[in-house]
Amino acid sequence: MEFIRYEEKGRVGIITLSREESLNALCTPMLREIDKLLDEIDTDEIRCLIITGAGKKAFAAGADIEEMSDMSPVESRKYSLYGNSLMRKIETYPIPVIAAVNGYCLGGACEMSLSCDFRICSDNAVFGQPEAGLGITPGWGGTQRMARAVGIAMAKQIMYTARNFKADEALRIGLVNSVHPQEELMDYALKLAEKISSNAPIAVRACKEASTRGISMDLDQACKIESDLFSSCIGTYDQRNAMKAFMNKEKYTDFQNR
Ligand code: CO8
Repeated sequence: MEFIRYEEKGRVGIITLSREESLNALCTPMLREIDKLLDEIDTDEIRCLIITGAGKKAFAAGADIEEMSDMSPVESRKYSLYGNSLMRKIETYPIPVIAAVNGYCLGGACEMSLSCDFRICSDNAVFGQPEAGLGITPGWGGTQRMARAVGIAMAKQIMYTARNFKADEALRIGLVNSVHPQEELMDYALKLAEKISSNAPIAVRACKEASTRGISMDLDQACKIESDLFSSCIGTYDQRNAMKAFMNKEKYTDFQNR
């Protein structure tokens, strides 16, 4: 892989966007590497993923502007559709994906972070959807997911003004769950991922699926999906043993993913 790195720490996989000389700008070959890697990760073994950026300056400074600068409308539509399919793949990935945002997180990078289950960031993080200042709209789901994350009025303000904003504001509007000193960000991300990995994998996946699918449905339909997924957990080895342990005043910690 030329544009990303991947490592596994126990049951946690870490994808690092790695193109530091361009502030990890998301070029097509990088997107394709992520896409292929997601197909290859063994999600029965790995229980949580973290996406972060190489270096101290950027998660990623957006889609590669040079690549987009003289695209035709037809090419750009293809590019947007491909990016959108990858963002959706991250969003619906069977295991949770955390964005550990370690600096600039602009445009397409902000959209990638929005396709993750949630975001945590370093105190030097800078977010924004600068597209309107470049003559385009967000093209990888930002017009839709930003509103779901921070509400439509704030999302519109962010897009129309194309203004960058810092970690404290991202926390205040609910775009990130927490802010950390940069040197502590990855330790915290790993702790969080390990905590998630220590719970019943089938249940965690079901929580993800119910939340991710349910958010774009009406509540009645969404609650039916919850009931289906809830009942799919019942009878699993992990459910039976975790509840048996509780009844015996013990704690079951060795979840088997079955
Ligand atoms: N694309 C390509 N190269 C980039 C990008 C980028 N998005 N961002 C930075 N770089 C490059 C710079 O050109 C520079 O390269 P070089 O050293 O060869 O000149 C290098 O990275 C370092 O950047 P700077 O010198 O600019 O670093 P600064 O610290 O001065 O500034 C900033 C950092 C503020 C982050 C600045 O680089 C910047 O504003 N970057 C662009 C941010 C941006 O506008 N991003 C949004 C892009 S649009 C987008 O993402 C749309 C997504 C949807 C696509 C849908 C397709 C249809």
